[in-house]
Amino acid sequence: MANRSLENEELTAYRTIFLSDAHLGCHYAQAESLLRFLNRVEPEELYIVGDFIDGWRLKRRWFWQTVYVQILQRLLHLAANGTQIYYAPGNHDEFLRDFLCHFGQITIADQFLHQTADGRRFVILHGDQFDDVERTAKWLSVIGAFAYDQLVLVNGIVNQFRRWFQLSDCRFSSNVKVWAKQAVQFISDFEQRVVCHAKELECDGVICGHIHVPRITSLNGITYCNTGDWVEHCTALVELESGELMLLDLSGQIPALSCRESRDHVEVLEEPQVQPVTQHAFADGLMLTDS
Ligand SMILES: [Mn+2]
Repeated sequence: MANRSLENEELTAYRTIFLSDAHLGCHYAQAESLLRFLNRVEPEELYIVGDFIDGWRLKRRWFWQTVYVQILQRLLHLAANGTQIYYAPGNHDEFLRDFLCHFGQITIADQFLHQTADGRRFVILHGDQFDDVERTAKWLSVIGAFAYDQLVLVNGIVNQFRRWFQLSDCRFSSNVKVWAKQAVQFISDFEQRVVCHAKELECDGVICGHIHVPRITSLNGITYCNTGDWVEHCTALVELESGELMLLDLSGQIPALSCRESRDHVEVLEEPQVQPVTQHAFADGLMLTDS
C-alpha cells in the first residue's frame, strides 16, 4: 500500500480526537504539523493523553516558540466553541498532576473513562504508570530520554543527506527501538499491563500514549490503542460518528492511514458491545465522561 499523506486532504468530522506526546519544548517536536491538524478539526471532545508539554526539557533549558502559543490559542478557541478538552498528564508534564481540576470546558485528571458512540468503554491515560523503568528507576528514564533526543537528532541529519540523494526518509530512531529485542519485550510488557488495567476497570479497551508506537490492536479481548506522538510520527487517534476508531498519520511517513486501508498496522475493531451511559463523577482519580 502506497503511503498517503493527509496533509492536503479534507478531514472528516470526528466525534472525538485523542493525541499525545507532542513534547512541546523539545526541539524535535513537530509543532507546526500539530497546529495544522488542530486548525482543520473541531471535535466534540479532545483528549490530550499526556506528555503534551515537555517539562523535563523546559526545566533544563527554556525553549518556547510562537507556534506553541498558537497551539494553546487554538485549544482555547476550540474550548470556547464547545469542544470538551480532557487532559491526562504524562511523566513529562507530571507537574500538571498537582493541578487536577475542572474549569469550563477543560478537565485535567489522571485518567478518564470514555464511551464511544457505539457504546464501548475505554480508559484513557498516558501510560507511564505502567512503565516499570519509569516507576522504579526514573534516573534511567531521564538518561533514556536524553539518548532518545540524540538519536532523533542523528536521524534528522541522516535524513537530510538522504534527501540530497533523493532517497526517502528513514525512521531510524523508531527502528533502533524496534530492532532491540529488549525494547520489543518492553513494549509488549507495557501493552499487557495497560490492557490488564482496562480489564480490571471492566472496560472494552484502553487508549494511551507514552511509548511513541502508534497502534490499534486487540490483546486478550481488550482493544489497545496507542495514539503515537508528534516527535517521530505525526499521529492522532480519532473516533468517527459511528464510534469506529481510526489512527491517522498526518505526516504520510508511515503507511497507517485508517483501519480499512492498512490492516498491517491498524486492525479493524470488533463488534461493539452496548454499555450503559456513565455519569460525570470523580472516583479514585478516575474521571468518568458521559458521552
Ligand atoms: Mn511519557
